[in-house]
Amino acid sequence: LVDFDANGAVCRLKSPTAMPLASSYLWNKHMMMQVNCRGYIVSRFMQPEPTAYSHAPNLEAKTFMQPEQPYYAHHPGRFVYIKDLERDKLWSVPYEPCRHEGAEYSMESEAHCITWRISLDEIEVVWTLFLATDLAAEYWTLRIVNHSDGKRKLLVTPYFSVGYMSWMNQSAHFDVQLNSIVCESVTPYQKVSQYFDNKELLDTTFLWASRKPDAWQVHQHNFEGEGGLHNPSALSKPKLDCDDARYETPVAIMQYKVTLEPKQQTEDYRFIFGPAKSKRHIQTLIKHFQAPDHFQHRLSDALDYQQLAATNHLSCPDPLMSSFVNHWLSRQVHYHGDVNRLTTDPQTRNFLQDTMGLCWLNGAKARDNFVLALSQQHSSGAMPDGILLNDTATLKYINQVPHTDHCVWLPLCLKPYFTEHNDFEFLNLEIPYSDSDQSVTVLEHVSRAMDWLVAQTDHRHLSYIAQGDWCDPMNMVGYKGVGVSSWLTVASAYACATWANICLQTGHTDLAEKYRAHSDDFNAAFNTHCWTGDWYHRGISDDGIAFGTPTDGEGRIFLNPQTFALLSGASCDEKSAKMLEAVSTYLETPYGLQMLAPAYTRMHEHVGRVTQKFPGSAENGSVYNHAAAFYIYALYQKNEAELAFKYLRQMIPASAQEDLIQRGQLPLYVPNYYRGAYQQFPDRAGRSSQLFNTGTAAWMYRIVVECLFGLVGTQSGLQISPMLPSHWQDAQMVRSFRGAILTVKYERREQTQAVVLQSLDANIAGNTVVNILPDHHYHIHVYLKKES
Ligand code: CEZ
Repeated sequence: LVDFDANGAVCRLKSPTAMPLASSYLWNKHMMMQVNCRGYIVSRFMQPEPTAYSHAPNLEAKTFMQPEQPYYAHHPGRFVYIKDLERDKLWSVPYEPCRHEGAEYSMESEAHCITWRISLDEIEVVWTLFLATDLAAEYWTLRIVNHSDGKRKLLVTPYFSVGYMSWMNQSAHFDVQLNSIVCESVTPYQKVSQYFDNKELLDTTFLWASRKPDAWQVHQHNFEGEGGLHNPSALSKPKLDCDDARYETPVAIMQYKVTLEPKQQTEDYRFIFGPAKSKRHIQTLIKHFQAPDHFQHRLSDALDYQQLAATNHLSCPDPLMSSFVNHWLSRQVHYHGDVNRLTTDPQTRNFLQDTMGLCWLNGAKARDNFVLALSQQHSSGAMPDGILLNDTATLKYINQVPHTDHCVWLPLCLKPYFTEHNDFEFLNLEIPYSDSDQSVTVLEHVSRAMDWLVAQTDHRHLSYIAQGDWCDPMNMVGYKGVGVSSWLTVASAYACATWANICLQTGHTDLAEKYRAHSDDFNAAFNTHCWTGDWYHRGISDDGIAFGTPTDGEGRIFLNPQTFALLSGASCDEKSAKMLEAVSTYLETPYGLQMLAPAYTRMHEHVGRVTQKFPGSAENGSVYNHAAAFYIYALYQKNEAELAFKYLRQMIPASAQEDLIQRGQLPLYVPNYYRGAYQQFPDRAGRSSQLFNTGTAAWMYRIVVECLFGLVGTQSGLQISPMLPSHWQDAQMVRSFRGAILTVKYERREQTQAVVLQSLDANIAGNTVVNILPDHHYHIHVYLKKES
């Protein structure tokens, strides 16, 4: 059903029906596309807010990216109808809208492009998509191959959805000079001020073709007629009617008559589809499109852009794991770090964690991002709910709801930046606050963030939650200003402890002592008020109701408080053992760890909106991978390598067909969740959200590099303390580090007891490679104990 090429860079899906929601994604700095295997597409470009240019057939709400998006017959898509004129047979590529089941199907996803190869009756159609790096535009190539011994006559009709552009004004026509379909609209508005705001919007959608079509259609209804999208009336005629659309729903369809001799193939038909300002704008774009080798150059740019993610490279006995990390996880980390999930106001915790991922890919950009985030901190120490990425950006959606955890992520995400780049000088950089002219050092900014966390506590020293913490929809625990979060209390302990260590390492001993003491206070309060006897609860509501306790019928146990208790050191060995036991009893599923269980089935007004989400979806008891990643990271800190690896591996759809079908997702990214509620709805459990926006990516990458392969920077070099699963006899990572390359080979040997490092070209001190010089390549052998 799904396989990879030898190197893992090409993922091939061989059925459009076994996993109908399966999709791949492409992006550049201007746009993003989620590309479903059947030809449906979700695409948005930034102007600067995410905007559609290929719309649904009815008014669409503006929203952020949602999980488990439904596809339906008129969902935006890109298709090619093939009519075999002699056989009088109509089918379509990749699969929708005709859904011909007899065709041979393959969808190949690569980092920079997607190619479908579909064959029927010895006619093969190759349909390829990529994005240029410098423009919001889709680049499509179509080639048709006649594998038969006879001459073939085909009517080839590429179809690009444009949809309901506007209730104020929409129209479309074919422009002969531009050899393009031009669909014009006016973004609807009512206030005068919006007229001025909207003036520069790209309200036109165009489809340019490299070859003059024999006919075209831009009038959606006239194309479909009474036959419908799967059997359009227009395709029973010798050629399309070449109408205009005048306030009717536009579409971009071109048609070519193709005659192929035996074993002959067409040249490439090329199309570019995207948004534009005006005809004049399209005209200037086309000059580039027509340049010789334009497609080849843009394709190689797209490939180069993807190379930015190729820093560390592993090999291990698990080929899916290798391919996933090398080609797909690192790409997902790159996507998050480089374009911030295509928002202009990323949630602060997301921005910081996505930036954390950049620490291994692009240290300079990570540093810039930290500067940007800190420049938006209030002088009180509070971090805003979202980071504004440009002058016109505003806080939207969830960022208008006060959350109290944002400060926590500063030390946690800065730490790998320091260890990876040894750039402790950064602590001395002066940056202003958002609400005062005063510039203070990074050291002072982060210290104030910790002070803010300390100040935002009640008489018991538990952290106020306001309308949410890491869990966005936990909005009613503390909306009256009294409720507290157990998780945030212990997460603050971990943040203060992490910060204390950084202060200590850099000689700020007073600060180190101060934050160590704060950490201890948070831990003490957490132990006094949040331990239930079997595990830690999740919070105490405005009305004093503790939840996430053994007596709760639903929402009995939450993962995050247990995780952070391990990280902060709050739990003693006895408590840790009880927690681990409870997590494995209540939260384990074959698809990973549930975030809470049992999932809520009704509204709990002392907890909030999270309890209203469908049981097993999103934060209500799904396998929420972000939370699972925290737990895996914590297990590694506690040397629980076998258990940690088991949960880590569950995050990736397995190669087994059954698992793939149940998850319904290609192993090209880690999704934000798989359905949970395993006890309640076992048949739905495992189903992927298909949403690739998730803080999981950065944490998973960190886990692989720092924990599994155990390669962590220190002030003197690269420390090597691997925690490979016992069944791996050997592995390797080629690690980019401070300008050098280190090839680290791991091997288990009978005679080895503790970890031994050897090298002919590097200096080793204990478990650390020291004196690493840029532009050098070092080779390290790491010998590990063989487990019986
Ligand atoms: O959003 C994520 C947030 O981006 O949910 C996480 C949170 O830590 C991330 O910062 C856990 O709550 O109902 C909601 O508002 C949800 O919170 C979602 O929007 C959720 C999405 O699933 C992610 O795209």
